Amino acid sequence: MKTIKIIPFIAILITLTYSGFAQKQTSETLKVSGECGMCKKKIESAAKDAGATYAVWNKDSKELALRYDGQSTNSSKIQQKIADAGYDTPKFKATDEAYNKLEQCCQYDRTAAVKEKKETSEKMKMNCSEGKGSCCDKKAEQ
Ligand SMILES: [Cu+2]
Repeated sequence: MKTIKIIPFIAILITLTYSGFAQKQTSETLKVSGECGMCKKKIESAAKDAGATYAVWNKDSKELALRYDGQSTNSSKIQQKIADAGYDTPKFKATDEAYNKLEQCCQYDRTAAVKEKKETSEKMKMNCSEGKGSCCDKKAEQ
């Protein structure tokens, strides 16, 4: 029975791999554009999708605190994923397509942003409350 001999070996290998993961956590803070609680959820989940073990974005400072295992992911991968979700990062800009897909209240101030959308989003921002994404729900009611 060869398989029985292989099992302990695999168990040791898994243990070694995981203990290695725990020790190689990289911490990083990035500026990520965004507006409200809904953006927060999307930014944080995009970062986690890209392999971040910890991702907390601050709406006021626009800073995203990250922790990740440098062996399984990296800053570029995480920033790319956030940009794909429609939010600008220092390294990657969201495509216009991704940006335009955001709810209007989530369309953060972009220097080249479409002007006519600006007025509406200004109103939306006033309704925007942290964590609930209620600004985005207001849009649906109209
Ligand atoms: Cu938002």
